[in-house]
Amino acid sequence: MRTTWDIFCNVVDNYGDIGIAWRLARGLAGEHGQPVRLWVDDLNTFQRIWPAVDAAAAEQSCEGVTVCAWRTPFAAAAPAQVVIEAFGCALPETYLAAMGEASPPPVWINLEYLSAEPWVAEHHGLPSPHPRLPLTKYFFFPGYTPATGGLLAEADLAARRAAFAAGGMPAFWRRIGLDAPHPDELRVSLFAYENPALPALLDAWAADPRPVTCLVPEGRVIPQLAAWLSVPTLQAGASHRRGALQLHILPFLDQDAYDHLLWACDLNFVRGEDSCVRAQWAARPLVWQAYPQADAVHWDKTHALLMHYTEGLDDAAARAVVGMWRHWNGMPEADDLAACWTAWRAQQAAIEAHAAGWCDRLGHAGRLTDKLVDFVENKLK
Ligand code: TRH
Repeated sequence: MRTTWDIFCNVVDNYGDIGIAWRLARGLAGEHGQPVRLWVDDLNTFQRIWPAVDAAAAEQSCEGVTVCAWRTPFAAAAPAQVVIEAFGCALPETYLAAMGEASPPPVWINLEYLSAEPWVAEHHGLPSPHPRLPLTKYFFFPGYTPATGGLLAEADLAARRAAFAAGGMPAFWRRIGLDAPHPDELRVSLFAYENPALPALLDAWAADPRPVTCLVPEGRVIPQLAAWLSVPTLQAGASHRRGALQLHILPFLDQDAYDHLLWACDLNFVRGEDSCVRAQWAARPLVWQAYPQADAVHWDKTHALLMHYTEGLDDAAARAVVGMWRHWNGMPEADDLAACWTAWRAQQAAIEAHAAGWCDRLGHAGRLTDKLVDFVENKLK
């Protein structure tokens, strides 16, 4: 069924809001053939993850999606049949009023943040009538089980990843200016918020008995790395050795190239929401840093995903994963980070095998775009 869609994205901070909204828009347009308008209030941030975007254009076509600058005051626009508010961003008042006058009213959906917490399934799909207007907003929760809205993933993701593993890696390493890894080497990508645990992790890597190469796309963690290295600044292209650790700073990559980095590395440190999911789809070990929230709410999220993720791992490997994730999220942990890293290294083979199996299991939750299209079709009946 061809339905028109408007997706609204308010970039609060970082890249997750637009990263997810863009992935959703691309999926609906490219895989489901839906006409999609994506309204974004910060095209400069969008351009960093998708350089083809013209940050000055009021309207442009990108990958089959009509990308519109969301400006204030909001230009008059007839509402689409489906309106998606990403992460509770308030819709423009004039647009909302026009939705209230449309007949039939649009299907209005609030796309929520992803969490592995059990309450998500109970809240997924719940309606909330508007207090004044003849409109109902539905809460659509992504999640890790079939009773939730599922996870964002392209239908050909596994095939592209397999093709990359079969022949794409050498070109990728050349593209980012590196040789292929030595057989003994551990390649790690690091995408993180400022983190008090970082110096201890770098110390552990520098003391590792085998070579560790850490690849860091430019971002918030750079000042901490520079301080640890005792250098004034770090820019893309910089490379420094300390003991067993070789650190390379990469330019910020486009969203597809970042996937390639995740697919190519042996271990990925990821953060927030979208990079965490992509690292899981990479079928490689990961360490997740949850987006820090007041009152340590993010610890509940970290704990919930850890419980889910470590199912099926033997005790020693599960303890190694839990130890690293807890340290990385500032949660109380009995062993110091160096001991946790040694334990992780000892369990690496089991953790790698688990990551591949986990990636297969993730598919059981369903693909978010498919579930969203089904949900909307039911509401439009
Ligand atoms: O950037 P984030 O920290 O975004 C966060 C989270 O989504 C968080 O849950 C949310 O509440 C907050 O924003 C407002 O992390 P996330 O979600 O992983 O998004 C990063 C995006 O950037 C993702 O789409 C991958 C992309 N990316 C690139 O395109 N190139 C890169 O080089 C890197 C490192 C990331």
